[in-house]
Amino acid sequence: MAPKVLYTTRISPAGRAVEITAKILGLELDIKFVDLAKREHLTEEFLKMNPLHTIPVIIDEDVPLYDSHAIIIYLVSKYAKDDKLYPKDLVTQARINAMLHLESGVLFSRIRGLLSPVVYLGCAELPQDKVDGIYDAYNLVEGSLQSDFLVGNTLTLADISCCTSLCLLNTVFPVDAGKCPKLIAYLKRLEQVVPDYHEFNTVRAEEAYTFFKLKLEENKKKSAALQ
Ligand SMILES: N[C@@H](CCC(=O)N[C@@H](CS)C(=O)NCC(=O)O)C(=O)O
Repeated sequence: MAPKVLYTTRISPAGRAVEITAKILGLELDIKFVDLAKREHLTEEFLKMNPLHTIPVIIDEDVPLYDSHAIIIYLVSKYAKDDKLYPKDLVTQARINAMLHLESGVLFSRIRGLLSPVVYLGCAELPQDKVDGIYDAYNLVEGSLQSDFLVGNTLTLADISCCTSLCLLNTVFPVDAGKCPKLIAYLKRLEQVVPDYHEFNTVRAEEAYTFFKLKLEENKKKSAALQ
């Protein structure tokens, strides 16, 4: 099978979820990095593939597909040898889908709400209410962890999607083990079962954090110079 073209960045949580899924399924990827700072995702060519101008976008049999959650379900439904990552049972699917929405609507959305103003708008401070929102998100995950994984006792797409944002969040705002012991144990468990967890999550989250810290420092200096 020819490699599938994936438009992404190294540090995107959504893009990393697609990379992990492809790795588990044994699908080869031809990765094309998109430079968001150079607005490469706003070109006419890119918008033809994804009018929402987000990465990741994957091309499968000439068809461009976007949104990581839609992509990983598609890849598993089409290419997996069994249904373990996204079982056919409708109740299980509904529970997995709920966690994919948690990733999209809460985990990713809250980290983006904090990091984007620093990276793109020159903000020099992190608003406390937004930081509180991150710890509140940890409580939601802690409450959701009724078993070893987010849905049942084996790895599913819920974990693959959520682990990417959770790893980045935990790098920037470390989870308090006293308050969220299940989440801490869960993150350790993921390191054992997600293939190349270190490369896909730990290393890339550190890269994102380093980039973010530099931007924040730069913004603070600029803001101090203006005063
Ligand atoms: N729900 C989308 C979110 C993807 C997303 O927002 N990606 C960011 C990079 S991490 C992006 O492309 N931002 C550029 C933009 O929104 O214009 C997914 O899961 O694929």
